[in-house]
Amino acid sequence: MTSIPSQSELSALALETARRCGVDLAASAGDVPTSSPVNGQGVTTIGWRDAAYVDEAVGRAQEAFREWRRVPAPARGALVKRWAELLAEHKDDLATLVSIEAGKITSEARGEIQEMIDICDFAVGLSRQLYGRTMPSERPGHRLMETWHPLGVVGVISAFNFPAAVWSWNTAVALVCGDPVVWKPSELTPLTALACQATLAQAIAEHGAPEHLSQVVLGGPEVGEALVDHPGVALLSATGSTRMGRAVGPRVADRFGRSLLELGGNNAAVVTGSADLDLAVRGIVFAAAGTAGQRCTTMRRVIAHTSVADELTDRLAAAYERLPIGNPMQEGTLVGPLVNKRAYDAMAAAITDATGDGGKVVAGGGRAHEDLAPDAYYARPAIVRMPEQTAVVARETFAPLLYVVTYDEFEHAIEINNAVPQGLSSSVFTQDLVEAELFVSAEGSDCGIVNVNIGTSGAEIGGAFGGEKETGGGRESGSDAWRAYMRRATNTINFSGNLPLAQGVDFTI
Ligand code: UN1
Repeated sequence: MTSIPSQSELSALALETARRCGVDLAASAGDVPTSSPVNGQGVTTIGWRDAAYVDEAVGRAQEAFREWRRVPAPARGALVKRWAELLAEHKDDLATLVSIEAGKITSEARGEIQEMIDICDFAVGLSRQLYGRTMPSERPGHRLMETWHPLGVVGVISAFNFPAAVWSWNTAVALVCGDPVVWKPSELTPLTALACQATLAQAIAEHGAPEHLSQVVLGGPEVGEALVDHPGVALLSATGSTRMGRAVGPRVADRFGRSLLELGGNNAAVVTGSADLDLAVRGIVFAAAGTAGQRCTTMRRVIAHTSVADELTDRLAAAYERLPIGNPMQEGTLVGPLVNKRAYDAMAAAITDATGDGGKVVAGGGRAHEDLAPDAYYARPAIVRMPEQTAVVARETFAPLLYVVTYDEFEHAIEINNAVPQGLSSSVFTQDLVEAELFVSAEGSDCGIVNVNIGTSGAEIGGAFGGEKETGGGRESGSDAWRAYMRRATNTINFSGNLPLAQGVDFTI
């Protein structure tokens, strides 16, 4: 049986934990209330900043940039290396704050901090690998090459559901690339943001790096908009809804800034006739019900072959009935709360729409623990069997709501997978090599992440993370995502003593 912590208990834990991470609570005091999805009650009050403050912060960051860009990249890496140590030291505390403010179960909250440590490790290695190419010049006595230089101030706007890791993907990479960061975290997770920032501030101070390399600005939409519009922000990296991205993208483009967008997902798994159903069930339950359905990579659709659809749905429904829902910080809990009432209402509305379209709820739906936690919104993860992929299935509902549709021909499964506006993550469960290869091929899934025999969520940091279409096209984290944080200069160097022109042009004077 779950037990929900009281308001005073949770608030005391949050403040004490934040303090231990180095947060100066007096400096961040204010009158904006914050709350926890765990009990739906107040945690503390916090100060918000305005657009004028963003302008100052960007100014300070630009000054830091002028100094930091001159520091050799491997020496910049040393800062990130120290930061990783501090993150490891504060792993439990940071995870506690993630649980309190985002409602993640302890294991996933710790996983989020591990993801921060992992990206730091990656970035440290990257600091010696910011490779440019050298190309053969067509002219004698010439060298043609490219050099990657620091870009400038990076603005980061992040969402409640990954209140720490997404910022760190941007920040660890930005720092080794030579860029300072100004961060607007979600309004819902300010203490986590302050605690994360405190660990980095300590590493910066110890390293002797410019103090304003990393700044956090708490506030509402005004703060986000000021970052979006500020000409001093060279790259704006924003994670959130497609609606948000639709507003941000054109505004940044209008001032010829760069943007990196990580927006909605509507991720599916195709389960073929040959699939190992044990594996599929485990993979689907984690991806669809884990994190209470609140990852951008959460699985929201299963596209099952008609030969396995009934058995798969029954087994999923049985697994769903066994899911321990409750206090995310209690051992054994697998499903924590939804972030707020709005999220719960959206889930309920989607279920209504789905049943209106002929869908049948085969598991979950409805609230849990309403008696124990009347102000919190624990939802029973739901599965809805749909006659086809209707409009509600094609829209992203940020909750543990999984639709099951069926197919006969594999090509049709791929069509269903791709027939949504979003393009973040996808997977196929199959033992058939041809189906697996087809799914990952150019004719297969149109997503940025395409997996075989694992779910859609829980990507490692080593790959580039992001997706196509309404997901926004941005790539963060590993692989060569670092290039978005640097500017490329193409250099032609003439050591010939003559001036031959390219393309054979003759301009003799
Ligand atoms: C997000 O939900 O915004 O692949 C990021 C995953 C995590 C990151 C999710 N590594 O699920």
